[in-house]
Parts: sequence; structure tokens; C-alpha cells
Amino acid sequence: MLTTSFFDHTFENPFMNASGVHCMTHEELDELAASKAGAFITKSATLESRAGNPEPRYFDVPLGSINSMGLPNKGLDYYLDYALSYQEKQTRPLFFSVAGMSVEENLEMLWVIQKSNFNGITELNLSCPNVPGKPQVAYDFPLTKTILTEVFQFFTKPLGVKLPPYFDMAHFDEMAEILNQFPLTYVNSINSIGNGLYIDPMTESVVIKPKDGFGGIGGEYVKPTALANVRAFYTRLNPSIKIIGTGGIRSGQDAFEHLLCGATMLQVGTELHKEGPAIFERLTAELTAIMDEKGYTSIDEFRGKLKTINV
Ligand code: RRO
Repeated sequence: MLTTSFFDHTFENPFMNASGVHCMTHEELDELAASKAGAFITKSATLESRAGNPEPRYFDVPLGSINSMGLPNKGLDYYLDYALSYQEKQTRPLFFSVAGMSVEENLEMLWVIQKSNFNGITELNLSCPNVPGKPQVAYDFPLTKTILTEVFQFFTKPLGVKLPPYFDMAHFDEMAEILNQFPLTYVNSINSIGNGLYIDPMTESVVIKPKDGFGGIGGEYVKPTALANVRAFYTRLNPSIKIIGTGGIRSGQDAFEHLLCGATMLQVGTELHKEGPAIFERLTAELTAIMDEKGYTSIDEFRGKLKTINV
């Protein structure tokens, strides 16, 4: 009942990890492969491995999480080796995330992926909020257009982009107008809300070390922003560009809301970090129960069909 067609594959259910959570090592990726997730994605890679920011750099809080990981990862080849061996054994496509520190690095990584035998789906992360001195690329509209123009000169495999949250109708319009010019497979909204500040009043201190405590916010805090971004892009993008909904999914109900807004696949970050890969069993059961109660037999019956008030 939860089967989801995306790209050229039918997934058992729409749930995935959000890139960055439980996907840094081969062991963690194997655990996702063995879980009930419909699909999974690797940690955003750079060309070379990176240690990332000093710890503590991820903190769970009652309404979500704050992180400033700083793009720690084991480097492109580590994930590409995993992906190539995984696709020997499995028919379901793996999602492969890259986040270069410059336009040139992104182009070089995509070139390596293009030339490789990788046959899954690539996600270009244009929204890391946590590398000191490197602004989130997708807040720079002309730069985003330039990167996509260069990428699509040579990249012919399926490609999606991970976007930061936008907060203004003019920005939804402007970004959608750019994205619609390219043969993207999907957009993924949202990355964490960049540069929030969580403080502990008892200790009168910040809770993560990098950037004096500033970090990306995820979880319950961000769901309304995530739903707005999913809805805004669903209603503006060419129907050929699918939406992956990410942000604040803790329950079957949250998943249902993202699907109503138009998401095709759903990614879970903060709550996966809190509960571990067993969460996918709970989420699929809860979403199935909601659909049963409402009499829906497939997600396609309600995807995108959010009602507005017109009296
Ligand atoms: O590694 C990180 O600090 C990080 C990344 Br690349 C990202 O895209 N989003 C996030 O919240 N953290």
C-alpha cells in the first residue's frame, strides 16, 4: 500500500534517512540497507575525506536537534566503492550525496560519478549551513543557476538537489524559475534551518562547540517550514521534477502531511538519530494505519491534494 514510484523504480515505501544521519560508514549504510527504509542515501561526500568541526557538534534537544558537523565524511571514493558493490547485489537504487566546497569540486565529483558505473541517483547538496566561511550555495540564486548550467553540460545520470529552507514567496518563485530550466529528477526540501542557537539556561552556555554554538536546526521545530517548502515547490515546479520531503518527520502523521503537500519520497534525520533505523518500521506502520482509517489504498490517491480554504 505504501509503494512509491520514483525515477525508474518502485520502492516498497517512501521512507529514507536524511543525508548525514546514520550514513557516514559502511557499517551504518549496511544497517540502513537491512532496515525497513524504502531507500537510503550516503553522507554528503567531498573529494577527500574530512574530519569536520570539533565536538560536541550534534545535540538532541526536546523539540529537535542542532548540529554543526562541518561535513565530516570519508571522501568520494569510500562512498562510491560502497555504491558500486551495493548495486551488484541490489536492484533498488542507492542515493549518493555530494557537497563540494567549491563549484570546481562539485563539478569534479559529478564528473567522477558520470564516468563511473554508478547507476543510482545523485543528490547535489547545495545547502550545508555549517562550514565556516562557506555560505549556503542555494541562497545565492545566480550561483545556483551557474552551477546547474555547468553540471548539465555533461551530467546525464539522474540528479536531484538538496535545498535550504526559503522563507519568502519571492524566493520560492525565483528558485523555482531557475530549477525549472534543468532536467532535475527531484528537489529535496529542506536541509536544516541554518544557524539557529540553542542554549542551556542552567549552564548559561551553548550546547555545541563550533561557531560559538550556532548550528542547523532540525526536528519538530522545522516541520511547518518544511511543509511550506515542499508545497511551494510542488505547486511551482514542472511535474517531471519530484519532491523529496524532509523536515520534522517523527510520526506517520508527519509523513502523511508531507505527502499531502506533494512529496514523493520522505527523509528522516533528527528522529532517526534519536531512535535508530528501527524507526522505519514504526513510521510505515503508523502511515499505513492513517491510510486505512481514511480508506486510502495508495499514496497516489492523496499525494499533493492539500485543500485550501475558499469560501
Ligand atoms: O555536515 C554538516 O554539518 C551538515 C551538512 Br553537510 C548539511 O547539509 N546539513 C546539516 O545540517 N549539517
